[in-house]
Amino acid sequence: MRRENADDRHRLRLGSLHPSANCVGQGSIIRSFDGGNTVVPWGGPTWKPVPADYDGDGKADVAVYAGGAWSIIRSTDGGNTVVAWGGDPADMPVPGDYDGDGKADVAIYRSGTWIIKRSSDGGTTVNQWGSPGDIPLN
Ligand SMILES: [Ca+2]
Ligand SMILES: [Ca+2]
Repeated sequence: MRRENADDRHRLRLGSLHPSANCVGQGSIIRSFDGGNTVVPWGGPTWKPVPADYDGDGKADVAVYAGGAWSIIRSTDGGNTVVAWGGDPADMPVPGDYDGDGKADVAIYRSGTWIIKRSSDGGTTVNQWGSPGDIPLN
């Protein structure tokens, strides 16, 4: 097992996902930082829309988030990018281009902490801004 660094602290490793556009299924995410298993619904009303330009072509991509799983339909080719990021019940998705490379970064807000997966290099940026109970507005 490789040694984890600070960038891995909030990164999740995908276990298995069973996406379906029209029905509710379940996905399983193995958390790399503690080895626990997060089971998330896949599809259906629990998903939050998180549109942004993740592939950097100037067009917003259709995307949804639930329980640490991001499903992004790329506007460039229509393919589905699945990213595991977040997963704590308190996490709120807050995508945006925080590193300025023209592509939206997947990011979550957790009780005053912003945890951003940079699209430029895949690394993690952690910012403290806000207090528990604060709600970021998009
Ligand atoms: Ca796009
Ligand atoms: Ca970016």
